Amino acid sequence: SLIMKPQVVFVLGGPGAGKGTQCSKIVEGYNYTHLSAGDLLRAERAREGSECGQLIANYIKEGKIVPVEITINLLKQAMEETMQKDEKKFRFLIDGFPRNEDNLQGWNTVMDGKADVKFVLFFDCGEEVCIDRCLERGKSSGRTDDNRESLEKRIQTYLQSTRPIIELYETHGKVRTVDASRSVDEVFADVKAILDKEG
Ligand code: UP5
Ligand code: MG
Repeated sequence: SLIMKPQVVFVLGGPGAGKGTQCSKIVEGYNYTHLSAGDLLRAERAREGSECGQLIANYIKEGKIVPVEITINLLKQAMEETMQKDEKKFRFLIDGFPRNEDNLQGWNTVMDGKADVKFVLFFDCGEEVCIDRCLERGKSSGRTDDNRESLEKRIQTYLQSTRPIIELYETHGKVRTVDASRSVDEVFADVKAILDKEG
């Protein structure tokens, strides 16, 4: 049977911009599999016998970006598992990755020629909104980084390391920007328009 090359949309935006929320809505109506790099890292952190659990825990709490060797393996494994189970599932939303130069280099090294990056879906949102949403979620999320101290660091990392990656893709005409400061449904209406056109 024909093995399809994975088709990837990178989903980026600040902490709490709504990446996960919008990806969940996308998979309801479109043939995409949602892979959140953060969720994969949190699962690996919790896995018994993991050799990098403590390292991941420290990085997440500090709002720092985990070395790509760890993240890329989790992503690659998740993509392979998905495609092995169902060969029609070759379209992926990769949420929260690549976040810095190291991430991008790791992706290019490991995935070069093995996947097509169609575009970057960028949820654009001011930092006040990001902080408010994460603090609100922090009341019940149990996430170790939904507190003011970690959030300051996550925002700094986002501005210093992730924005330049988005800007790099922008120079290649590969960014689709959505104003993520509006309601979930308003944001999703724009997402739908993008996916209906080129998704
Ligand atoms: N909400 C969502 N949309 C809303 C809207 N339009 N209006 C009002 N409220 C809205 O949403 C956040 C909260 O806001 C929720 O309560 C939601 O209901 C509400 P969510 O959809 O979860 O936003 P999201 O952008 O996914 O926020 P998240 O906190 O997941 O973003 P981060 O990018 O900070 O977190 P992630 O899990 O991707 O990464 C966490 C950490 O893992 C990183 O800081 C880093 O340390 C590490 N990491 C790596 O090292 N490498 C990676 O590749 C990925 C992660
Ligand atoms: Mg998320």
